[in-house]
Formats: sequence, structure tokens, C-alpha cells
Amino acid sequence: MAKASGKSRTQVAIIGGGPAGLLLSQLLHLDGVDTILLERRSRDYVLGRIRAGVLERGTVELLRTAGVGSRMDVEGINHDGTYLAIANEGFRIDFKRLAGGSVMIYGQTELTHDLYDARDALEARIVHEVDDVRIECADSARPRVGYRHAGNDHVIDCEFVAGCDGFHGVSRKHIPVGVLREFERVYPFGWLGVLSRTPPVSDELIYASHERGFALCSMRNPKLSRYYIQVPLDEKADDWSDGAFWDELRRRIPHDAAERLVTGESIEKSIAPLRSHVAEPMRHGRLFLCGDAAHIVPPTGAKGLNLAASDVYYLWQALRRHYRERDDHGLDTYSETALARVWKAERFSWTMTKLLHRFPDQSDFDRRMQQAELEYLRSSTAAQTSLAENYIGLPY
Ligand code: FAS
Ligand code: PHB
Repeated sequence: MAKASGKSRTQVAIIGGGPAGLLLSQLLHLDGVDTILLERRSRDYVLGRIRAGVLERGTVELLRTAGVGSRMDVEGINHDGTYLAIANEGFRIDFKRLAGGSVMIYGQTELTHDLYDARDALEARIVHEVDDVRIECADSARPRVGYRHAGNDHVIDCEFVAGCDGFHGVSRKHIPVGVLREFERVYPFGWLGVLSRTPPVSDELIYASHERGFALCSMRNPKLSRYYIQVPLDEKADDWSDGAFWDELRRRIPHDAAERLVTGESIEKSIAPLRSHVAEPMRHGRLFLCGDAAHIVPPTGAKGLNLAASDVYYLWQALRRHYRERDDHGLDTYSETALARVWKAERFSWTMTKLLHRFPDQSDFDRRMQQAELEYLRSSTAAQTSLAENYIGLPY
């Protein structure tokens, strides 16, 4: 754990202990680069979050490189395709045949557990329940990170700062007004998600488009299912009994799946808002943004966690090159390189969201366009190949 005194020093100060911060600290540690990670919440709080479930092949490889892939390789479920459904009729997109790849189903919660276990094994310096984190002199050669912990003020002298503190973090705010540009779309609906100790309704995911709204059938393992239905923004999770949720899910998914559906008590029920957001640039001086701190995607394309992984890959490679070869080309091109992949994932996530959800202000023409897009996807190998290559993950 970090020293009790007010002053520490490290090579890379990392703000945020979600997947981006933990994975970056692990990869740098294996390279002999010293880090201190600051996390606002307790470890239990971070480990209690239920979030993503689909890992792209690039994320899977990076986790293995970081030495945290062994449980994923045993408990993860490989998916060679997914189902889409139009008005209760399903059809399959074959990732393997069309794009030569697959995805791994392994919950972000489990992945975070694995990362913490690996950090503990290497006696990483992680400080939980910090507050008042602030970055000083980010655009100098000697940045500093100040924070409060257990009633004491602390300062970390460092060489670089990685802002991995998510959408509501402080890092992005340290990019000066006039330098920072933000691009955003907020969607007029949310996803009501339920986790239940029931067998998944299908061997692969089902993304369902229906007049009543979008629905998604996912899973965490053969005994743990994750389901979502699109709901209006003004609804609350408490407005929905389990029975009402299951009835609405049945109305929206393929008829055969609705008949097979095994329902049970929800062990988690929450509503996630949907937003597309990108902050440019992802670097200011020696501050580098990673993951949700720099961008948010609607979960329809299963890209959020995976974009955090590709940002981490680029920043890890850039810092490795700096420390091993005294070459800053990777650092100087980090923002441009990361954003090139971010914007392609933003496009895919926005396209999937537009295609599969009912928009309150949709005109009849819009609805016909949506139906034509879905029918084209159902009937076209070219369209399905495009979806497949984006879903399994574009190359790094
Ligand atoms: P995270 O937000 O995971 O982590 C940031 C960390 O920084 C947090 O632990 C936070 O406590 C900490 N922090 C914040 N401010 C701080 C400060 N000032 N000081 C120190 N620490 C601070 N993605 C998918 O692909 N599929 C999904 O189904 C999906 N569902 C989601 C549901 C919800 C409700 C949310 C919010 C996101 C979801 N996502 C999903 C996206 C999600 O998985 C993110 O992409 C992923 O967590 C990104 O990881 P990080 O960038 O590490 O950010
Ligand atoms: C999930 O299992 O939580 C999940 C899967 C795919 C998505 C979004 C969420 O696109």
C-alpha cells in the first residue's frame, strides 16, 4: 500500500481503478515501470459493479499478455456468432464464417476481480477511497497529482499521469478550455438490465428489434443470465417488478426463445442511460486519457470495455517505447492513434443503436428506413460481414 506520508513519487500516476487503470498498471508493472493507482471508491464497491460482458479478440489477447487471462480461458464462453431478431423472428450472424473471428463472454466484474488479484500478487500500490484528486503541471516535465486520503493531504511527484477515471472523473476536466473539444449524443431512452441466476435462453446473444422497443438476451455463464429491455428515460428500476420485466422481455424476443425463457428472481436490476461521447484530444502535456474518461458508447455494440482495452494497449506501448528506447513517437501519436479506433467504434455503436431501438420522435419514413435496413441485413452477406468484423473488433 502507499506510504502514509504526504509525499510519494512514481513514474506513472494512474487515476481510476476500473478496467483501464488496473490493466495499464499491470502491463507497466510487468515492464518494470513504477505506478501508483488512485481510486475514489472502495475495492468492494468497484468489484460490486455489473457492467460489460463481451470481450473482443484484442481484449482477450491483451489480458493474456498481462497475465490475467487464465480464469477467463477456463470460465469464459467463446461465441462464433450472434442472433438478431426482427419482430420476434431471429436470424444468425456467423462471425467465424464471415469475419474469421469470435468474441469471449466473460463479465467485467470477473475481469476486475482477476486484475485486482494480479495487482495484489505484485504488491501494487493502490490507494482506495481517495478524494479531491487534482492534477498539477500536467503540461510540464514534472507533473504532480494531489489527493486526500484518510484525512491527510498527499502529493505524488510523477513523470506521467494516466486519466482512467471514467466519464464522471476529473482527468478530462484538466484539459484546458479552448483545447478540449467534446462531441456528444444523448439517446432518448435507457436500458433496464436484470441479472438472474437462470440458464441463458440461447447459446449466443440475441439483439431484438421490436415495435415495443429493443431487448437483449445475454449471459455471464451457464447459470447466470443478463437481460436488457429499452425503457423511456423517465422510468425507474423500482417501477418494474420482476414479473413485469419478464413479460415485456417475452413480448420482444423471438417466439421460440420466449417459450424457452427460464425466469427467476433478479439479483441486480438497474437502468443505464445511453450516450455517445468523445473528448479530443486524449492527451494534454503529460496527461493521457484512457477509456471512459475520453469516450462513451451506447452498449448496443459491446464496445465500451473493449475501447478501454485498446486505449490501454496504445498507451502501454507508447510508455514502454519511452522508457526502453527514449523514443516519444508513441506518446506524440497516442491521441491520434487511439481516436482513429474510437471513432470507428463510435460509428458502429451508433449504427447498431439507431438500427435496433424505437426512437420516440421517429417518423413513419424513419421507421420504414429502419425496417429496410434490418431486412437488408437479414438478406445480405456483405451487410452481415460488415457487422461481424466490427463486432469481433477492428484491428488495433
Ligand atoms: P470505469 O468507469 O469502469 O472506471 C473508472 C474508475 O475511476 C471507477 O472505478 C471510478 O470509481 C474511478 N474514479 C472516478 N472519478 C475518480 C476520481 N476523481 N479519483 C479517483 N478515481 C475516480 N460496456 C460494454 O461494453 N457493455 C456493457 O454492457 C456496458 N454496460 C455498462 C453499464 C453501466 C451502468 C456503465 C456506467 C457502463 C457500461 N459499460 C458497458 C461501459 C463500461 O463497461 C466501461 O466501458 C468500462 O467500465 C470502462 O472502463 P474504465 O475506462 O476503466 O472506466
Ligand atoms: C452484457 O452482457 O452485459 C452485454 C452484452 C452485449 C452488449 C451489451 C451488454 O452489447
